[in-house]
Amino acid sequence: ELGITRPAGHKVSFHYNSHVEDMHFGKTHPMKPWRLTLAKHLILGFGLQYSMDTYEAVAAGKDEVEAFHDPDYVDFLSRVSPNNFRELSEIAHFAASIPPRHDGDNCPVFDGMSTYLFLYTGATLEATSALTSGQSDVAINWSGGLHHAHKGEASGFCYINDIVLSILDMLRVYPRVLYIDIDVHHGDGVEEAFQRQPRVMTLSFHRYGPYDDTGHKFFPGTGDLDDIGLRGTPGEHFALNVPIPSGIDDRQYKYVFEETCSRVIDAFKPSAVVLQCGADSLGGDRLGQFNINIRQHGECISYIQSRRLPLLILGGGGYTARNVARAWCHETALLTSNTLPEQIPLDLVPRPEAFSGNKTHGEGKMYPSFERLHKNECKDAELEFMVKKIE
Ligand code: ZLS
Ligand code: CA
Ligand code: ZN
Repeated sequence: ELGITRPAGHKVSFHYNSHVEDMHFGKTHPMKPWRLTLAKHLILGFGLQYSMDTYEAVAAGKDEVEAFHDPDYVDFLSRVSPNNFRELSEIAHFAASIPPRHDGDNCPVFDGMSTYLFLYTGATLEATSALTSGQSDVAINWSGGLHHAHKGEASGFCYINDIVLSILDMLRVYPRVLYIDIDVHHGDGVEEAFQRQPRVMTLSFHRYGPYDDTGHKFFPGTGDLDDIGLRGTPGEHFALNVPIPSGIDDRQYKYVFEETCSRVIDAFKPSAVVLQCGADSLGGDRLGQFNINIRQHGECISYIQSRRLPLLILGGGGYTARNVARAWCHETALLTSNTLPEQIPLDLVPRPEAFSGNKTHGEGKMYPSFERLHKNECKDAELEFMVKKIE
């Protein structure tokens, strides 16, 4: 029997609309909304819904999305379909951010796209209001966390930046919001949106550096150590990036994550935290290049939860569906203080074909920036600047 618990003073809510699962980005596209079906079935299978308030989210309104995005772009997203996108593209220049422009294969127009976009956004906004109203201490939306979307442009599988919209809502209530991003990709869209804003600190851990033999950078190619917010604006020093080489393991990740987060939280003193839990940082991910296990991915979430701040939990990337589902179910259990029977293997067994002979997944070669981070040089300097500015 499971000990399904609900400790007092620790209310967790779950915000989701299953219709996001019906969507399909295209046959070969790595983003698979059905990974959310797997996650949902595991979560329900373990009875975790009895430890949370569960809400069926409604779609976000266009006006809500316009709080960050260009109205023309929002209108385009609300109306576009595979049947009409060519006509729409002709009347709206920005529509070019969807095909046929450069990011066309990354951000295709697919059937039901508008529904999908406004539903994941609606779930994030609902989760946000559960926190800001004091209804919940922790609010979860595994279908959210789309961190690459820009004001008027889709990027890297992301069309609406639900994270930015959530933080904008939070700023009405909380003096300072900390955004932490453990997706294997740099949280560039969120960082960019708040690069002038000292009330929002963005902190991303991500793969950074040479990508392959052809010299391509790992997507999106930003987020080096010296990227600290827009210089010469109040936001300078309120962005922090932890660039990481491929192959980082549990021990190394635990070290950089806990060292950095504890000092950022102590220095910045956030009133709330938004945690993007992209599961593409797991070993064996189809797109990722890290080697961390579900156990460590989950420990990152427990570590932040132990700081007892209002906490918004979002999904993000994750391209080996079975691992994504296991991770997010395990993390739902952690957040609701439940212990699952040992049916979820927390140590991934990497598929040999994904690792052997692939140097990029081998032992973490330390790039100079990573060594610098280990010596705590950069981090200390940045945090000192920040503490001075806050005090
Ligand atoms: O953070 O690397 C790129 C951009 C390209 C190279 C790849 N081609 C296909 C497009 C142009 C420079 N894009 C990345 C985007 C990663 C987005 C991560 C999102 C998130 O996890 C948050 C949700 C990328 N990496 C891998 C692919 N794209 C990719 C792999 C395989 C395919 C199939 C479908 C499409 C074209 C063939 C595709 C993209
Ligand atoms: Ca990240
Ligand atoms: Zn990612």
